[in-house]
Amino acid sequence: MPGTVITVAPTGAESSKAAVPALPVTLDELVATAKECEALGAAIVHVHIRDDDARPTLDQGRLRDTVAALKQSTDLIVQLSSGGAVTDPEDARLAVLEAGPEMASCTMGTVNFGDGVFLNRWEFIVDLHRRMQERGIVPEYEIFDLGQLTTLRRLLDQHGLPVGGHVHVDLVMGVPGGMPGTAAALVACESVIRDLPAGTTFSATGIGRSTIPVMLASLSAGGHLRVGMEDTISYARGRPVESNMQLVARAVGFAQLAQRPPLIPAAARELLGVPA
Ligand code: KMH
Ligand code: ZN
Repeated sequence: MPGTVITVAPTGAESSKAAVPALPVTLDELVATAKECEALGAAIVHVHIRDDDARPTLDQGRLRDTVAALKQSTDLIVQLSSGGAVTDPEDARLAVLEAGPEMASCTMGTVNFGDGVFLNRWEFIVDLHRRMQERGIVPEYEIFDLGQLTTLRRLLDQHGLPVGGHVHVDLVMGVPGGMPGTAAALVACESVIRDLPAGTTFSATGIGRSTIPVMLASLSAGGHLRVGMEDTISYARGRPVESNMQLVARAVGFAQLAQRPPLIPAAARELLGVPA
């Protein structure tokens, strides 16, 4: 079994800086977080950015500056979110790809997302996938529910493999409206992932209190890990997360216990078919 690819998702689009002061929202905070998480064992940074008022934005200039700053300061694989916030329109989400990341997320279907709806029409999914193929960007297919894996299979059958030829999936579990963050749900997904192209890899993240069960289930099923304040703002009951580093350090400890130590970014690039 290979080592573990650890992705940190430090910011997200859902928590406010006012409610979660430890959330990295400025470029300086993001870069400092990324550097520290890389030193601890992260290989990928999944990026959402904020504006001067710490609100989620898909501003093109800021996205480009963010990609450049992360590339300059770290060796992490920079994965931009094409999901944005549930309020972001399709054209702005497609335009994220113009910022030139190595990877971008690509969600495989519509899901209720708390009180909102995270809309991902079939035609939009195809558009994202094809634009990534054309631009040499490696997708991470985000899966919020079991049937979205079947949508991924349909996408690959009809529109071909991503650049690099490798398929990588991220199971986002425990979103209110999506699949539960349980070992049973992860095993069910894993049984469908086996029908995807040979060598398909997956990571998993559990929202909120499902973070630990999902992490342990993923490691035992041969999966990789995503952690970060996008997904979890409580470290334990009644104990807010102090920093993204705290979550990455815990994931590294679990991966080492599983005898699947963290992969450095270069090894993650090789595994995921991301051009060096
Ligand atoms: N913020 C969610 C609505 C992604 O980054 O691609 C979507 C999301 C998925 O976070
Ligand atoms: Zn995200």
